[in-house]
Amino acid sequence: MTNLVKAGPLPRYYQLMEIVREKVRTSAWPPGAAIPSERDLCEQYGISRMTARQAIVELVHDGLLYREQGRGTFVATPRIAQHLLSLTGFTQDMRSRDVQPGAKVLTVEMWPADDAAADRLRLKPGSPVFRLRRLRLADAEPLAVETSVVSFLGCDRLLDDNLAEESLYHLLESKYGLVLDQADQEVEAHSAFGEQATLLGIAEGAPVLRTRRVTYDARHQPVEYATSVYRGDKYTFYTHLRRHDDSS
Ligand code: 16G
Repeated sequence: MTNLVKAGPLPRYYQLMEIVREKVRTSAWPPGAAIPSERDLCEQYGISRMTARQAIVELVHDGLLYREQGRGTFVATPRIAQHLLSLTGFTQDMRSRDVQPGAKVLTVEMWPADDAAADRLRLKPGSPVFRLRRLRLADAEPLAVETSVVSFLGCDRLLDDNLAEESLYHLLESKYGLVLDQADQEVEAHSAFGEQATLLGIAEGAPVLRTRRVTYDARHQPVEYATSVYRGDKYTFYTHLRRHDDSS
């Protein structure tokens, strides 16, 4: 038995959280592994049931652990983080994390741009644009529902490409010669509903992150307007902030 420090500066539930975090960090408890029961944790660390429960509740809340009714508490698979620094596509993002990217094409068509798409792509509403809806998979698990509206001269040729297998960004750059240079992106919290929830395999009302991204070419012409809905429990947007700008 390892007794936690009673009179230390850190509350004991917090000390237990740190121990669990360390076990997960070092893969002593890998993703999917069941953690010891509350009773075992109490015995092992000489703490009360309430202290053990508080630590677990907090770690479930943080997304490090998850509970399954009647089965116990398990180590969650780490979220996938998108670094909001460089312009990368889904395929590239997943590969850089050793996650297998995948896509299921839901619809692919030429489509008259609605007001929102026309505005972002600087077109007249109703202009024909290429529209692709995909369910994006990470290691075969649904991660996001993504709608890409693409506009460039001859964009209808994309109808012949195999977008279940190929990366859209890669095709735009290598086959169509576009230079994807920068993007503006917004992220908002929402709840999943209807078809989205079904496709993502989550309950109606579960949290999702909704993004809108406009990608520009080197002449600052908008090329793609993408709206995506990511599972809130699987995805993190990460950004590194600096207090002082190097140029000042
Ligand atoms: C990302 C982009 C999306 C782009 C896609 C291309 C966000 C929010 N969106 O998902 O705009 O269409 O990558 O992915 O990150 P692909 O190259 O794998 O087809």
